Amino acid sequence: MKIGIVCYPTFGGSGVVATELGKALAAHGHEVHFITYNQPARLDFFSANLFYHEVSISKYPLFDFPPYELALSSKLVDVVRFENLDLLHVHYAIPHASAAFMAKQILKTYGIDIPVITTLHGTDITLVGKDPSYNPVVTFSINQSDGVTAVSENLKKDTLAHFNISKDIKVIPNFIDLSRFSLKPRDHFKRAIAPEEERIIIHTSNFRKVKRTADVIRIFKKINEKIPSKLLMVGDGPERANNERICRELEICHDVRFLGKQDAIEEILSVSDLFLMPSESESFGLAALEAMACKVPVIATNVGGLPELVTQGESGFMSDLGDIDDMAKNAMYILEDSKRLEDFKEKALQRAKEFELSLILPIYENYYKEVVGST
Ligand code: GMT
Repeated sequence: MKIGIVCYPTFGGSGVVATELGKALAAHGHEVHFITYNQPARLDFFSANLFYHEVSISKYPLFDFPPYELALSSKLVDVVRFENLDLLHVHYAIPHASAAFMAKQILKTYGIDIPVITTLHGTDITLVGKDPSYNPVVTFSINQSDGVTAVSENLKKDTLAHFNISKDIKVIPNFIDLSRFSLKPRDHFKRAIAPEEERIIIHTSNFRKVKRTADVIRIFKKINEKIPSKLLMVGDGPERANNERICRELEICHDVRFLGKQDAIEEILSVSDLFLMPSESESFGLAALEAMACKVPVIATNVGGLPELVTQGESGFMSDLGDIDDMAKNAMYILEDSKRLEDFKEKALQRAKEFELSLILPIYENYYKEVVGST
C-alpha cells in the first residue's frame, strides 16, 4: 500500500507511535509518506520506502496565527494526487483529522476518494479536544473519518462519553520495538550515576502539568530517606524549573539529575531500577511501556489506560492520583529486596512483550485493508 502518515514531528507519544508505525510499515514493504512541518524526531535514517513531505507555511503580516491547517490540507491534496496514495492515516485529531477531511473533499473534485483513518492519542480528547472551542470540529472530523482508532479501551470510553460519536472506534494499543528497547549492558554509565550502587529511579516526560512531575520529586524524597537512591529526570518542558526549585527546597539536589531531552532513552532505561509515572491522565503510557521493555517496573497512577498496561503487583503498582505516600510505599516494597526487584523486572519485560511491534503491526495492516475495502 501507499500510505500517507500525518503526525506531530516532535518527541511526544503520538509522534513517536506514528513514526515507529511508519518505519515498520516501510520495512514490511509498504510505501510510507510522512506529511508534517518538520522531519519527525525518530525518522533519522534513509530507507527506500520512506518519504518526507514538508508542510511549509508562508508568513504574511496579516496573519497573527498562520493557518497551518489550510497549508496541511493543500499539501495532502498535492501528495495524495501525485504519489497516488491509497490511504491517509492521521495521528492526533487536532488539527489533523479536520485537515484530512478538507483534503478529502477537495480530492473528490479530482475524482479521487481517499480513505482517512484517524488515530486518537489522548490529550486530543481528554484535554484539548473537550475544550468547547474545538469540540464541534473534533466531533465532526472523527465522524467523517472512514476509520477511527484509539490507543486504549479507556480512551475509547472517554471519547464516547465526551463527544457525540456515531463511528465505530477500534482499539489498537501502543506497541514497542523490542529490538531497540531492551536491556543494554551499560555498567560504566550505571557506575557514574550511582557509584555506591544506589537504586536508580527514572522519570521521562515532556514535563507538562498533566505529568505531575512535582509528585515524582516528592515520591523520590520519601524513597531517598529510606533507601540509598538516585533520580534521573529525562525530558524537558514547562514544569522543569519548578521541579528544580522543589529539589532545592527538599535538599535532594545531590541525588537528582535533570538530563534534558535524550535520544538514546533505552540506554538510560537500561541502568534504571524503577520508573515513576504519577500522571493525572495517560491514555496509554508509552513511556511506561518503553521502561518495561528495558526491564524497569512501573509505579503509576490508576488513571486512563494505565491499568490496561501495568499489572498490579506484578509489573508494578498503581495508586490513586496524588497519593504520594502509597506510591512511595509501593516503590520501597519493590526496591528494598534485590530478589523481589529482579522478579518485578522480569515480569515487567514479560508484560511488555505482549505489546511487541510484530503483534500490533498486523492489526493496523488488517484495519487498513478493511477500511480501504469498504470505501
Ligand atoms: O504524553 C504526552 O503528553 C504526549 C502525548 C501525545 O499526544 O503526543 O501522548 C499521548 O499519546 C501517547 C501515544 O499514544 C500515549 O501513550 C500517552 O499516554 C498519551 N498522553 C496522555 O494521554 C497524557
